[in-house]
Amino acid sequence: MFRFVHSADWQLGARFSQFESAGARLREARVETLKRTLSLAEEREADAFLIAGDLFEDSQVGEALVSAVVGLFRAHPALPIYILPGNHDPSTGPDSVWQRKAFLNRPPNVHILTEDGVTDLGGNTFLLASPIRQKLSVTDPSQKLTGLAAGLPAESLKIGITHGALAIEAKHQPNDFPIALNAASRAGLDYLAVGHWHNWLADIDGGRIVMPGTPEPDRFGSDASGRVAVVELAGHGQLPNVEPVAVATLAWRQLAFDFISQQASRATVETALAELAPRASHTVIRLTLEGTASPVDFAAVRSWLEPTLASFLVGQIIDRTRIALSTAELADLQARHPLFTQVLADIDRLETLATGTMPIAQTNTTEALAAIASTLTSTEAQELLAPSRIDLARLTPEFFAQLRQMLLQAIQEVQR
Ligand SMILES: [Mn+2]
Repeated sequence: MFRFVHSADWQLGARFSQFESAGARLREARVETLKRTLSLAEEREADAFLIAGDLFEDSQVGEALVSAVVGLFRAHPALPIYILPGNHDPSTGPDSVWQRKAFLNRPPNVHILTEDGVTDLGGNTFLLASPIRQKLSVTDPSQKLTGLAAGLPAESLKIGITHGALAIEAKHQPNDFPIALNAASRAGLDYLAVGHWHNWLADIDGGRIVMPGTPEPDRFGSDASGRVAVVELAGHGQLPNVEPVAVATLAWRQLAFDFISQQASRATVETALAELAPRASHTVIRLTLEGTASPVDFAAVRSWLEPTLASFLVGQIIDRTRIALSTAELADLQARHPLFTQVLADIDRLETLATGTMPIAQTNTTEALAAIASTLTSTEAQELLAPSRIDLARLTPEFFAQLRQMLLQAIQEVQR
């Protein structure tokens, strides 16, 4: 029996710059998860800990991080750790992360698989590695494993390790290291440890190929990430026993609030937030506002949500609402912003010229109609658009509707 942990795509050092100061906490969480997963491997009495590519986000990660990671490995001297360079951290020579001082002085339990080759794991078990040396390739990196396996005793346990996309129809890019879906059985492997995609994917090649996904989620909607595989191989030719184990430190959750059904939406969001509240400091949350909202309703909902979301590690509000203005509100805006009235009139005029029909009056005051009448001629419009290479005839009513919405949005944001 050979038991091991198969992980990949730790992407340590990922910046998360979209979250500003919280990005540091998200980076720390990935290191915490690695620390906990190494302990898990020891508790499970794993014979090896595999990292199938992309341990690091890139070759420029900070020195402190590299030292901290090697320090974590050093704390488990009895656990052999095998690291395959991936497309994020390829072994490309002196600039690669594997040439940093911390890795050059690594403890004896840490093995970096920079070359194609076979490592004897003891007990008639072999690890066959095909690392990545570039960012993109149309070549299947598992092809080399067939040749490596051919030189080994027929009855030995053979574990392959490589990094790339599974060549699933319409699910991969041809230049993203496409790995054949029969890559394990083709090479006579008992198991093929793959990394690259961030969601868990197993049951490939009769259960012999596993993509564990990133152990720490790094985006919204990747619901099958946050795991490693604990794998047991009973003997050559037998199917592996693969157990997905949840290890993530943080949870990423998405919620939506729809102004079309405000009451129901508020109840749903309140329930969801209450359920998440006990783990708020470990939850990254994105709340999308949808539907059509009057400025008053919008302000009310934001003032309810903002303090609630403040207790979460990240509480992001994405505004996809459209502004609903009454005729009186629109007239008020136009009275206060003559330039806005003129721009709206220009848009209406352009739409009339482009589509041949007068748009349903967005600007239905007498002043606005007068503004339309005094606006661009067809020649002027063409001259105006020519430097930007915009063909007036190709602009659709939907385009103009969006344009008006953006303008309204901009004005409302200034006022909010
Ligand atoms: Mn990758």
